Amino acid sequence: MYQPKAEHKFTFGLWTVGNPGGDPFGYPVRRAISPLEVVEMLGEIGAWGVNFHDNDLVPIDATPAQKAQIISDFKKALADNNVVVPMATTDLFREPIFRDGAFTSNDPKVRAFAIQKTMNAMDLGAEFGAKTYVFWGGREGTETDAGKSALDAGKWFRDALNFLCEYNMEQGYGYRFALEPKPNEPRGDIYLPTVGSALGFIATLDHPEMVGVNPEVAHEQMAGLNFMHAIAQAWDAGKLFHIDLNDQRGGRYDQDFRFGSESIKQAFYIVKFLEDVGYDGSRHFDAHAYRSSDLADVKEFAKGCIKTYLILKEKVAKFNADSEIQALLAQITADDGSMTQYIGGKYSSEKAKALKAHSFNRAEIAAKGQPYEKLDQLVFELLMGVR
Ligand code: GCO
Ligand code: MN
Ligand code: MN
Repeated sequence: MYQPKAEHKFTFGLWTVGNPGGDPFGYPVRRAISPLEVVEMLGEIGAWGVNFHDNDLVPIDATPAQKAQIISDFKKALADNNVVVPMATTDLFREPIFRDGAFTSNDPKVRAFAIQKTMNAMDLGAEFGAKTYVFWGGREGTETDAGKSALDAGKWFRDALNFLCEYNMEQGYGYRFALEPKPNEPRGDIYLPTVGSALGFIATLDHPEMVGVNPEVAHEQMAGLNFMHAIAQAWDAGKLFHIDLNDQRGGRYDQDFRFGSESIKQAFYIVKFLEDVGYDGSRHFDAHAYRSSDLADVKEFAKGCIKTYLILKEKVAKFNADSEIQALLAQITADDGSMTQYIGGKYSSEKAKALKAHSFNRAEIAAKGQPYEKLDQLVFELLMGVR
């Protein structure tokens, strides 16, 4: 019943199911599983794709011969398990050289190295046919603002993206770049902390049409924001190029929990939004299993992400077909057409004049409430399976 299909475009990163469960206070608890094993597992559970950072697949110090071998083995595993690579990205955060950022480091050598590393990683992703290229600026930020100009940082970030857009065009890769905002962690504060700030930044680039966003549920929730509202704004701007689904309790560290494990209603509205508008990009689960999980439980975690999405998708269809819910919505959004002469559509001086002359019965209009309590309860009952 909740069988994943290719058309659902469920993806995981090598770093997600492959996460060995280390945290800032504890060593890894699971053995590192190889990229080939990850692909096998993803094939088994019916995922469509796998994404990677350059060094998830090819160690940073691999020789050209080792790299070639890894690429050919990985290609074989993908074909054997019917798994594709829709997205690639660069690890610009793990190596000590990025301790003060990558594209926004105060050191021009670091900034140049970050761009070089990204070009190489774009070459690698293109080998596998990836069409989305994610930029998560995990180290692009500060702990103290005493030593770095936020204006310079923004300029360097822009210069790097402009350079890489040109490289993308020159190579004919056809990537769409997706900026992934996050408010903090691992930096005290990260630049471009929210979807809204990333959207504003994109408009300042040389090739804004090539660049969109990769919003992550947990990241907006860490900032105390409503994720569904964020993706709606990105969608409206034509910028929802990718999405990282997971979960998080507000006000906590970056938890990257299984999708739907915490905020069930929010997860429902996320799925509802994506399905209702017909989003057809990857549904990427950027999450990892609890540290207490063993490898068998990691597999359950991955299956859980997919199943939860499909359950919620079914609930969306129920919501849309529920006559009581739909009647309430019709009541809530009722429009007798009397205002169309004034608002909606283009401005005209006649409209402005007529609207200024119209007299509103404020008390009568204000007396009308909205049955949101009733509707919200119906949604709850639907989600609980008693409707
Ligand atoms: C995080 C981020 C990362 C990125 C990944 C791909 O909080 O750790 O979400 O997982 O998504 O680096 O860009
Ligand atoms: Mn995250
Ligand atoms: Mn992410």
